[in-house]
Amino acid sequence: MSDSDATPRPPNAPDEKVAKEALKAFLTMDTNGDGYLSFEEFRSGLGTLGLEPEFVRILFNSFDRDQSGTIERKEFLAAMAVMLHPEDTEQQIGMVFDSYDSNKDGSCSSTS
Ligand SMILES: [Ca+2]
Ligand SMILES: [Ca+2]
Repeated sequence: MSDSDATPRPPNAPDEKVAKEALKAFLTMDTNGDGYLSFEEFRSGLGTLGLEPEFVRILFNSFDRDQSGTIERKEFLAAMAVMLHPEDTEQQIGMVFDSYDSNKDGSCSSTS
């Protein structure tokens, strides 16, 4: 597989504030300071939000774009930028939806 993020997206006005907030969140969640978020770190970082464990897993997978099992800083910042840009709602939904739609049939129904 070639590098998937090859589609250059014209950046919406780069939002430094969002990037800073996201970076701060990343550093807070990276409790062992190795520069990656493990699933455990991600989960406990989001623990205060009271999300469903299943949703946390889905969110983690959608953040972890290269499926490495850890969220690198750039993955986190990219995902946060999408999450925090209301005008990118479509992409945001698509991102989460892709993770739900594991069998790629275009529907969210996971009952087999
Ligand atoms: Ca870490
Ligand atoms: Ca990764």
